[in-house]
Amino acid sequence: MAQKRALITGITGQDGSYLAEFLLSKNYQVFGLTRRTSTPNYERIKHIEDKIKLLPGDLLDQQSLTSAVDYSAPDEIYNLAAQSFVATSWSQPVLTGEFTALGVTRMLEAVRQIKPKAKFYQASSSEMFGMVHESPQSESTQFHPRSPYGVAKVYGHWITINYRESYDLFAVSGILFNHESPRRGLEFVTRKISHGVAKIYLGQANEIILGNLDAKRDWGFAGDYVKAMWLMLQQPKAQDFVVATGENHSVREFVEQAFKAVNITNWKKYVKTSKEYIRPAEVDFLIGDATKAKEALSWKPTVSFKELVAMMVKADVDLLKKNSR
Ligand code: NAP
Ligand code: F7E
Repeated sequence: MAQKRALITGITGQDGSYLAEFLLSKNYQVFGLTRRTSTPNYERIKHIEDKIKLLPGDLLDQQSLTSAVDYSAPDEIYNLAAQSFVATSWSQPVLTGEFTALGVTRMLEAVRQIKPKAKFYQASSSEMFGMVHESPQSESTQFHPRSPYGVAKVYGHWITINYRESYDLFAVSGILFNHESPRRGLEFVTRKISHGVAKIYLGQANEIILGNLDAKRDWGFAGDYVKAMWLMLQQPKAQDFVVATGENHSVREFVEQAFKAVNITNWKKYVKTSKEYIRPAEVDFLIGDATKAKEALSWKPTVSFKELVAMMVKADVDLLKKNSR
């Protein structure tokens, strides 16, 4: 059988790096879209850089996306690139819309014009549920986004469905709940906590300053979630799926568990809160119902909440030790 070809936008991000590894393990030829930066930001993919082909492009630039699809001639396209940090979406709402909403249309146009037989995955988000209308949230739950990011993702979700219905593209949307890993960006709460706890444990810091400790999220491991993306594109019919663990925890519980991982029980001594990290509108509570993915894709998460927290704290302790050598 001919080697399959995949194009990943957002390959330098958390999910892009895990997905590239996963597809290489399945013997895919992997192409990744990267935008120009004044210094390279290939930290997450440097261990596989010689096995993948990087192509220049930006979600703002239609021609670069069309060229990337043309050059890579992919069987599968994973559109993971986005302005993905919710807090930034209030300070840069227009840019978030350009990347995270219209960027999807630009990618779909490139597919429609150049490779309409390619299978297309869109990275949709549980942030679309926002102020939840029911719990747990499934594929049929109404959307009520609470940030410019969430609104942009709703657009990306519906334009994907629209291109599927208008042009008969194999285009699917994965509604993924929060997924984390040692490769998570430092600005996201889980990594901010694991990195902060590791610093306190090693005597390099004495506090972590956070925002809303009461928010609850359904947190899974990113390595598990990229497999679900791939499984969606292996189905006979294009359909959308929720991917989640079905369990949620508060930010406070994450903090407590992270300190526990390094045997610190009096965590309150080290944690402060500041209005700086409170959002103009919050998503208080998310919990996903991934029954459809479990049944149709035979997908299930393999890393528990406790294991995820321990994995992230350990990785940060190791990283900080290595950096201080
Ligand atoms: P991430 O670590 O922030 O990675 C985002 C990627 O998008 C990076 O490679 C980034 O490139 C790229 N990018 C941003 N703007 C771009 C542009 N204008 N042109 C080209 N590339 C651009 O995000 P992630 O956590 O891996 O998430 C992957 C996708 O899933 C995103 O669409 C996110 O919104 C969505 N999602 C994530 C979660 C989650 O919990 N992680 C849940 C649901 C949905 P640079 O490295 O150059 O910045
Ligand atoms: O916030 C609260 C914050 O920034 C989680 C993205 O991948 O998942 C992610 O979005 C919660 C929020 O992720 C701090 O208010 C408290 O309630 O880690 P986060 P997110 O907003 O859930 C979804 C599914 C995506 O699609 C997104 O791309 O934690 N929180 N204190 C804090 N959050 C941050 N960042 N920093 C704090 O100090």
